[in-house]
Amino acid sequence: MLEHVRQVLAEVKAKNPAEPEFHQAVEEVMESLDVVLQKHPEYISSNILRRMVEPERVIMFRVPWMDDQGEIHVNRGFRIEMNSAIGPYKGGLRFHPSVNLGILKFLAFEQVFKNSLTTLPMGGGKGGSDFDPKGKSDYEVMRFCQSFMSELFRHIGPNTDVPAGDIGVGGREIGFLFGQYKRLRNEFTGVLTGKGINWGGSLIRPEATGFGVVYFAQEMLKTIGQSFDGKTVAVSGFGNVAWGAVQKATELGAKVVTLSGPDGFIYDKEGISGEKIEYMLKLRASNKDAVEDYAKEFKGAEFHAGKKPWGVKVDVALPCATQNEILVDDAKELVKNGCVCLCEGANMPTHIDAYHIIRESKMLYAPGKASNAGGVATSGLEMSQNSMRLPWSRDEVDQRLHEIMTRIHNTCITTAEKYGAPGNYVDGANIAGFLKVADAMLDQGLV
Ligand code: NDP
Ligand code: 2IT
Repeated sequence: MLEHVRQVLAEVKAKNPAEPEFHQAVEEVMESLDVVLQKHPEYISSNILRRMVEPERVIMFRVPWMDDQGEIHVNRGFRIEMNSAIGPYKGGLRFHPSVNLGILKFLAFEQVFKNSLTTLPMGGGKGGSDFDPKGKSDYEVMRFCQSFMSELFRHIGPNTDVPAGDIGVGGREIGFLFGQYKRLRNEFTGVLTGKGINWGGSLIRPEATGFGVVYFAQEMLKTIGQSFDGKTVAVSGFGNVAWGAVQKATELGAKVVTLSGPDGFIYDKEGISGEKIEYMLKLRASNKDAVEDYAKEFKGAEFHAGKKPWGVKVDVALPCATQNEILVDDAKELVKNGCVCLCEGANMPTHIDAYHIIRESKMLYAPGKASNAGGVATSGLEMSQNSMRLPWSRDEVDQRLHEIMTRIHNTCITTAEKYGAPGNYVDGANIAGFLKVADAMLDQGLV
C-alpha cells in the first residue's frame, strides 16, 4: 500500500476510534486505489482521500416519543451527509437497535461510491436511529417517525438530501415520515423515495434491490458461460432485499434453499417459491423476529438455530441481511463447497478478512456497492418521475433497472481490466466509483 494511503488510513482509525465498520469500509476502498494514485498524482497533491473520508456534515439529534402506555422514550437520530459532489445526498434510513455513528458512517461512505456507479446524479448519505420497530404498534412507529422528522425536515429537501428505506424502514415508515415532512414544509415534493404508489412512489422500487442483485449475478455467471437455470442458491435475511432476490432467482430457474433471521436459518431442499414466498412475507409482517416458524409450516424444511446458511452446499450465495455476516470460516466453507458466485445484496456483508480468502479462490465475487445498487438506482428513477410529475410503467422501470445493473457490471469489468486487475469486481467498483466523485470534487474547487 502507498505511504500516503497508509497514512490516511491510520488517521481515519485514530480520529474515529470505536468505529470499526467505518474503518473497514474505508480500508476496503483504499486497498484498490494504489494503482490509481500512482497514475494520477493530482489526487495526492489535492488531498482527495482525506477530504472523502470526512463527512461534509453530520447531524445528530434527540428523538423523544411516547408509547401506547404513555411512557416516554428517547432515541438518537442521525443523518450523515457524506458527499454531494455529483448530486444531492441520497441514501437510506436504518432503524435498528445496533445503529450508531460508526455504522452509519460506513454506510454513507459506501453509498458515495455506489451512487456514483449507478451513473445517476446522486451524492451519498445515510441516516437512521437506534429505535427498534420490532414489537411496536403502528401508532408507536408513527409517533416515532413524526418526532424523527420534526428535526430531520430542516436538513433535507428534494434538491438537498433525499432519504429512503434500509433495515427497519419500509413503506409504512416512509409514509409516516413523508406525511410529517409535508405538514411541516407545506409542500408535496419528492423528498423521500420508496413512497406509496398512489402518492409519488415508483413501481418496482420495493423489489428493485433484490431484482438488481440477481440481474448483476446473472451477468457474472455469463462471464463463465453459466446462468441461474438449475442452480441452487443460499439467501440470508428475510427482509426486503432477500424477498426480491428470492423472487427473481426463482423466476430465472434457480432453487433458493435457505433464508435466515437473527434466530438462525432454514434449509428447504425443495426450494422456496410460490406460496412459501407469500408465507415469508406474512411472517415478516407479523413483527416476529424469527424464521423458525417457516420450518414448522413446511414439511421437510429444517431450522438450524443460531447458525448462518454458509455451510450449505450451493452454487450461488446471496447475503441479504446485514454487515459482516460472512466471516473467515464462512468464506472457507463456501470455497470448500464449490460455490461459484457470491453476489452481495446487503451492505458489506463480507468481512474484509473473509474477502481476502475469497480473493485467492476462483469464486466470482461482487461487492454490495456494485451489486445492490439497483435499490438506490430505482430511487433515482423515482426522483426523475417526481420531477417530471409522470409515472413510468412497471416494464419501463424494470427495463431501466436491468440496463443499469448490466452497465454497472460492465463498468466493473472494464475498469478492473484497465487498472491491471482483470475479473476483480472489488477493484473495478472502487476505482470507477472513486474516479467520478474525485474528478467532480477537483472541478468544484476546494470542497
Ligand atoms: P429489512 O429490514 O427488510 O431486512 C433486514 C434483514 O436482516 C431481516 O431479515 C433482519 O432480520 C436481518 N437483520 C437485520 N439486522 C440484523 C442483525 N444485526 N443480525 C442478524 N440479522 C439482522 O432490510 P433490507 O432488506 O432493506 O436490508 C437488508 C440489507 O440490504 C442491509 O444490509 C441493507 O443495508 C441492504 N440494502 C438495502 C437496500 C434497500 O433498498 N432496502 C438497498 C441496498 C442495500 P429481523 O428483521 O428479523 O431482525
Ligand atoms: O443501501 C442502500 O442503497 C439503500 N438502503 C437504498 C438507498 C436509497 O436511497 O434508495
